[in-house]
Amino acid sequence: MPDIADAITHQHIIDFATDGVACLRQVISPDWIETLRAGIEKNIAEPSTRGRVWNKDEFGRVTFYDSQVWRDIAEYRDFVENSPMAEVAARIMDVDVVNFFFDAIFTRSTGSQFRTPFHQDEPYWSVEGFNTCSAWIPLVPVERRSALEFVKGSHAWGHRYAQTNFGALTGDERDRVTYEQIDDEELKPFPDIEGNRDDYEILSWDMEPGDVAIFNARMIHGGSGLLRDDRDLKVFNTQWLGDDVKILFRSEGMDPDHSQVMTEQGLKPGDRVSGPLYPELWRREPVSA
Ligand SMILES: O=C(O)CCC(=O)C(=O)O
Repeated sequence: MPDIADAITHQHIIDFATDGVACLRQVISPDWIETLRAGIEKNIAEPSTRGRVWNKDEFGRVTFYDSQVWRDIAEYRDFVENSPMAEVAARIMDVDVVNFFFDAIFTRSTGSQFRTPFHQDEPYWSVEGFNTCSAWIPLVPVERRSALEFVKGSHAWGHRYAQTNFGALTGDERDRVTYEQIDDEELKPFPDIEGNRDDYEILSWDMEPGDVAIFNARMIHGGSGLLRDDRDLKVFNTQWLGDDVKILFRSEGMDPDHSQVMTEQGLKPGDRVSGPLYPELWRREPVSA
């Protein structure tokens, strides 16, 4: 594996800044992929209280999501704390400091057709800022038609959109993010990307284990699914926060909602995340005189 400072090129940094996403090839070693595979099998066998079935179709094909399990599954914790992922996040965002935010998994059983609705991540989060990234790490090969899709440049559109209420999707009130009570003239309906695909430049890639699709949390993304009958999909995802990110509690709801645990940790709106739940895992070394 190349040194991360060399593996993340100037072009990757420009792509991430301008397109909102970059596909990094072979930045996670086979050993780390094996570690995550072992972790995800444990996680599927024993979901956390945050585990949700997003979809189960008439053929029994399941799309499953879980999150914030990294402190309970040793393999996830090892990856978060000791893999090069924190440095990858820091280098691609071109920031001085990076804290871990949370982990998530997305698994689809063989042949699943369920597609994740297009959405942005930041509006669901208990933080706000531009220096964010999510790392979508498939643990099995995934064809472009089945991979996560990104609307190029959408992280910089600057609009506030009413997002999908995943609570309605899962039937689980804990995921409720709804704009019904929000009186905000700036709030726009979410664009119909799926119905007008030709109007947008949509990016996605064939990916192998070791590749990472890394994207800004303001990026419109969705899709995935559409698996061939002999293919399943297992994805480990980590979220990272850079220099300008501050805590924000949202009246429309949050998913996952960190407001309670943040408050219990003594963190409040306007603070930078810190402490054992959101460890600082990379900091740029000062240039010596
Ligand atoms: O893999 C998926 O289907 C959804 C991924 C996603 O929305 C995310 O990583 O934020």
